[in-house]
Amino acid sequence: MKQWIFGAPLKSLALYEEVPEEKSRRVFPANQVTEEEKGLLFQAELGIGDRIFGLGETMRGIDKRGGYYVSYNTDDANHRHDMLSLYASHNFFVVSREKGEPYGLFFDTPARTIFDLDSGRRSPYYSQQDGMLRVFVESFDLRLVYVTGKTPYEICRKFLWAIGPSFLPPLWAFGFGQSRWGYDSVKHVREVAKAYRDNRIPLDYICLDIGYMDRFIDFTIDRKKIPDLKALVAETKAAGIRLVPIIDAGVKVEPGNPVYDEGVAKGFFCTNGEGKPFKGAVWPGMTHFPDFFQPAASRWFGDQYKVLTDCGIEGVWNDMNEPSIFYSEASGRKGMLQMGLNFVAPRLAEKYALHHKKDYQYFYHQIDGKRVNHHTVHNLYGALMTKASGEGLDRQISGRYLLFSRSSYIGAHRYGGVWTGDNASTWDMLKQNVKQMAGLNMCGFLYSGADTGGFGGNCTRELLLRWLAFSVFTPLMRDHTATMTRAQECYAYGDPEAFRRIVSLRYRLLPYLYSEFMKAALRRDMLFRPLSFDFPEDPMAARIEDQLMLGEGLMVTPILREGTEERTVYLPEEMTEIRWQNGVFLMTKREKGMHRIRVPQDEVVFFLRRGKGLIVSAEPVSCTDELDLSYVLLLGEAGEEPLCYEQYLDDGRSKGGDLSNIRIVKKE
Ligand code: MIG
Repeated sequence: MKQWIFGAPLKSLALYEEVPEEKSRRVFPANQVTEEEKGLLFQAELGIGDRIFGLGETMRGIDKRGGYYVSYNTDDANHRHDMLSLYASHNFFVVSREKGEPYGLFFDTPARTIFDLDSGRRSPYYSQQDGMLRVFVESFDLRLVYVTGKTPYEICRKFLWAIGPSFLPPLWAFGFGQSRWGYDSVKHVREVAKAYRDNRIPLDYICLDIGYMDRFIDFTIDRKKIPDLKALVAETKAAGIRLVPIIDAGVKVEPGNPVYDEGVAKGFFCTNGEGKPFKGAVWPGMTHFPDFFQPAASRWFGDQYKVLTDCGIEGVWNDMNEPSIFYSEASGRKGMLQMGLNFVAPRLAEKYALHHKKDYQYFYHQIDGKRVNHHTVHNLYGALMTKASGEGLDRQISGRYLLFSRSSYIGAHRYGGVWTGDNASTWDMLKQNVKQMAGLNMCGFLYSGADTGGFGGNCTRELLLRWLAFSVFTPLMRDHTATMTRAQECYAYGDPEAFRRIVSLRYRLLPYLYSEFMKAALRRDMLFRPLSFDFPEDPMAARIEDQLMLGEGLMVTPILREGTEERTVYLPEEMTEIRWQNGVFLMTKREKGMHRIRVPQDEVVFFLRRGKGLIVSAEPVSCTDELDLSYVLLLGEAGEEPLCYEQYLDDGRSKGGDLSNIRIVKKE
């Protein structure tokens, strides 16, 4: 692994270990980087059978080849298959070559970056030619990290080592969470908590969305809706349920609000062309954006979470931190009007964008005493908010805390997790969720997941059950939906029995899932992997995009189509089929090759490698507080050696982690 430095790149938060610098420009791939008029262009030829993995949460396949992606953090809820930018910039990918050694590249730059992976699209930056991999960085400053290894998986592991260990959430953050844009009061919280407990569907946390704040003002609470947050936190916690409030990036412009007053007085907000705090409209109306690039401002913003943690809050989600701006005085766009346009005429909305990207050129940061235009460092903003809040929570809470963010950049994975933003209640989005998990894990974001059931639109019973059956395996398992959609809680679809069974599976698997997460985080490894990472010699495994390896020995095979109980599963070797049915695990030996499996909506089927153990909790629980991780059952079939499992076992809440917490669980 080595790095080339072009120009004078800003130190991003991505690299955690020292990576040696290569000075010679003649060594591959530095000689493939040319200076163009507007920035740096990297070009390499692709062989016909070469594949590309990575790029984090981006859309399309696990194999990214054929796609065109733009790293420019964007709030756009229209997650089409071919969309260019999502909320994050995860600029790392691996080229797996049919002939020749694979290699990985990380473009460490906060500037807009275009990844043209043999897309055939026209580009203003270079002339067209097929079969090329091109990355265009809109800047002359770049840190380019180059990773070699025998396999794509090995390259990813080396990269994960370089960017440092994942954030470690508490055990309860691996429980199931219920959320909705609209939950904002004592009434909602009590209703949801009671319904889950009455229906005997396990639940660990409820998210509060923007309405709990006083007129959407960060670090305030609407006392009409929640008169006493501390009491509410204590009340729900007694039932094993935590509250997870949202915080948005922008602080409302309102003299008299202490956060606003102090931020202005200390110069902690981003400034406009005249050096005054920049104004952009978000939910509270006009807001100022904290300048997370200033260490003092970052610390100050992190300190504000104390308002919540003083009430016993142990987890937060950060939103709108691309940052999302509805309109600004500078660009002169009017917000809500465009908001409507987005729904009725997406093409027009793109032109007169609701989130007018020009806004990003109208404000400035203070970086090491220099005034820097936001546009040039845009992709780091959300990540720095995660860092600010993570460090704040870390100072305020004695144990581990939950934190996940919408916007991110590699490096933010050490401070918090991510969710994949405003997806929709469609089968396509469920499939996308599966693929995104692979990319996210390659970029360090182990604690991640999608809005289960979908954010936009109305989720059917069947889709929610199938989505839950996949989310059972993702570290963040949260049912979330937008305002004005149909009720999407597990008890909102009539007979709750099927939901109870699926969510209960999550809790039965938690000893394994938690242990695998902790081991992957501490060993700086991936949790989810494409099949080809574990079976690099198998050409069939390379083509599978709807199954994933998870942890040491599990293979996830979700049902991703409507109106069917069947799917084809590919087994790269002989495996044990595990069927979760009527509250028990049924095991059947299956041969290598293609299989047709049938999975009713209240069942889940997954596979286990032979010789690998699976630990499950011995008793059903209603929340993680009731879970006894030390009392587990070992499932699986012995290979040549007797069956055993390396369990990571700790109290699930103390800070840090240590591989010496591993014990061996053996088959009696
Ligand atoms: O512009 O807080 O992605 O999860 O429910 C919408 C309201 C703002 C976007 C988030 C979504 C959240 C919603 N937010």
